[in-house]
Amino acid sequence: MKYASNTIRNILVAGHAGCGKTTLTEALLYTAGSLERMGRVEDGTTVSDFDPEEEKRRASLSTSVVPVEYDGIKFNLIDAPGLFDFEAGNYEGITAADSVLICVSGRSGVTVGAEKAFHLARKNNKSTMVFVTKTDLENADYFKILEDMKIKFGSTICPCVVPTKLDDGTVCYINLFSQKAFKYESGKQIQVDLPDIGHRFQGLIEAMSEAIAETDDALMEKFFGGEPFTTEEIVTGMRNGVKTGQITPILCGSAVNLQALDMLLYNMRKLLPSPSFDVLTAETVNGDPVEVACDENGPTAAYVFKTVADPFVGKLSFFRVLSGKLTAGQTLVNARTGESEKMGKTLMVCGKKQVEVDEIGAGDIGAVAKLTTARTGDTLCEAGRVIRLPVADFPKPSMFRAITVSKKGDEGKIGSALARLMEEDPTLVYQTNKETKQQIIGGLGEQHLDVVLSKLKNKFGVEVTLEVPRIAYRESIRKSCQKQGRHKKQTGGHGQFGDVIINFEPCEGDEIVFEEKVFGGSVPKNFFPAVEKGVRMAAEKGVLAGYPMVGMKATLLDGSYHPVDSSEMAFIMAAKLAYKAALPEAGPVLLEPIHTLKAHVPNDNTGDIMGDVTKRRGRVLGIEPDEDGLQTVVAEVPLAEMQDFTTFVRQMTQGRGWFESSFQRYEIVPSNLVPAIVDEAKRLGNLNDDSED
Ligand SMILES: Nc1nc2c(ncn2[C@@H]2O[C@H](COP(=O)(O)OP(=O)(O)O)[C@@H](O)[C@H]2O)c(=O)[nH]1
Ligand SMILES: [Mg+2]
Repeated sequence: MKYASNTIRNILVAGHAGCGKTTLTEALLYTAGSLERMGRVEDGTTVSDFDPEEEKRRASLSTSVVPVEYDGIKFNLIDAPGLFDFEAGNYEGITAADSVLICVSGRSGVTVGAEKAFHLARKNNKSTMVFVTKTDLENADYFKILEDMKIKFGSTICPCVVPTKLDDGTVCYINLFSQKAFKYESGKQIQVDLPDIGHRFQGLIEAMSEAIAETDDALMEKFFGGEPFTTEEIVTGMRNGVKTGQITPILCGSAVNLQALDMLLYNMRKLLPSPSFDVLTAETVNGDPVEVACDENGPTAAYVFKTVADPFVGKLSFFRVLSGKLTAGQTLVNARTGESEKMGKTLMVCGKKQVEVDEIGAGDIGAVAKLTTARTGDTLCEAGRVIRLPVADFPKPSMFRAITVSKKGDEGKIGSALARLMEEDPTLVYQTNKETKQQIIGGLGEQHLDVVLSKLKNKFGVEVTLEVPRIAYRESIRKSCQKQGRHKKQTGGHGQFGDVIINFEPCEGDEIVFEEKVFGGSVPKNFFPAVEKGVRMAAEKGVLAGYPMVGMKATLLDGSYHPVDSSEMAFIMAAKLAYKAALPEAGPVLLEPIHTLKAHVPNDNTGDIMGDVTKRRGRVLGIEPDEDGLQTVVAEVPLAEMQDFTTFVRQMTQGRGWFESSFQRYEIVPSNLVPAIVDEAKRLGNLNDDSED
């Protein structure tokens, strides 16, 4: 079945972990009559949390698309994970949604996840609505949450449905639009007399009217004239305010007890924007801005907001159709690559269930199976109009671990398995560190990497272990030293002879510089390249801990040769001997990578972060103002001290903060730390000479 774009609402359900998003999604499906039984997160039986990892952990780890059809409207709910390690879900979801339903637990209140969801919505110009859930709980406190939201979300918040209790203790809900009250029995609405909540009631009506007045000059005049708004004015004013982000309606209810969900659905329909009037700004292939209207009859353009790569089911690309329609068998151009790709079956997805459909219309969300080139962030278009939307700005990995397979023979499997996982997860990276030769995976935190491990094992049959990555140390010298290297061997007939005097000294930069100042042909010219080669080979390993040498200049000064026994090989050996003799006396030092750190944290945490940076041998360079009410602490910290910084920042800021770090330069390791690094290098066999005969 095809849906006209004005009957669609694309809604990201976001908020703190455990606030009740998945249960709410399930309850809305049930209320809409699409489920015979309501699943429970605790039992791993919900429509959204169908992945075995989610069932096991009793929490959402990736977004699920759950269309709820109710009263002629298709609500495409995108149930996002609340755990910060799985934030990728919010970023993919926001690109497909027109609005964000922020779920707030009536008990825990406006926690970090809700704040982040609100900021994400504002940053992406999406409408917001809040659902305060779990109102069935004894200690749920709607009014405290309302006050808290005013502080955190500003004056945009506007109460619409308010819980209170009847004399017998039953929770009932006052609809401020109609000024009627309802209680619920097994999900069924029963009207009750409007309970007397005293002066609060007038205050709430006032707050609502004021918010509406703000959206329109004529309404503002009416408001100041003391005239009450008509229901029509209220609804229109609200809808406009929600569309522009001036109003965030606050509703409430209980997902578990199926209370006030009909009011939520009604208001989601009435107040949240449909994609029909969307005009997105995209880019042509030349980078020029172009407006794309959500036109059912326009040329097809569809955005891939999510990819699932299951080893058994295959790849599934989730689309939001921007204009035109997506049909099976259609050939579309990928704006990123310019390649054409034929669409397979078009599917409507509900949790893990997939239903084949003829087409996915403008504004709607659906999926296509087994595409080869399309990946998350791509726009696929009809050849006549190729445009693209920007890729969502996913958080960058901040925690890195070295990964090794547990079973010999599995080495080949890991690359392809991780490639699949990276297709679905833009916050996961996998690379080889050329210097330490370790395979490294990076993600958003411990839990994230733990789930990756679990998926590798259960989905791809590869068992791996993680460890803190080795640091790519380097070595250099601080003094100048001149030594002779003499290689002489008599084996049977033909001998080997090479003899050099080389001066080694520190120099600027990371290079190994070679020069010759040989006087009078003591070393023939044709052996210079061999001497240089010998120096470079030797410099691959420093003498302290076997790490590569940098910033060293070697000058060939003198030497001698033998007309028969001298050879390239002999001079290579001689150069190596000179290096070995000279380096220990040239003031060798160990260098470590220093990273620039930018920690984006709330004002209250800047002191803790600065203290911690100092403890980690870092230097604070300054504090800069940042967006979203954060401050940026800029510092330089040795990489070796940063391996658990992700966990620290997360804990210190309760998940509000984040950081980025990038390589800056190498610096000398303090001498007290050198012995441990040398011991470790010995254990790893770094110092073994593997280049000699
Ligand atoms: N009492 C009560 N508990 C709820 C309600 N909604 C969710 N929960 C419980 O809160 C916990 C977390 O719910 P879940 O839907 O997984 O939250 P999510 O992490 O936001 O998806 C579960 O134990 C739910 O049973 C509600 O309306 N009332
Ligand atoms: Mg969930």
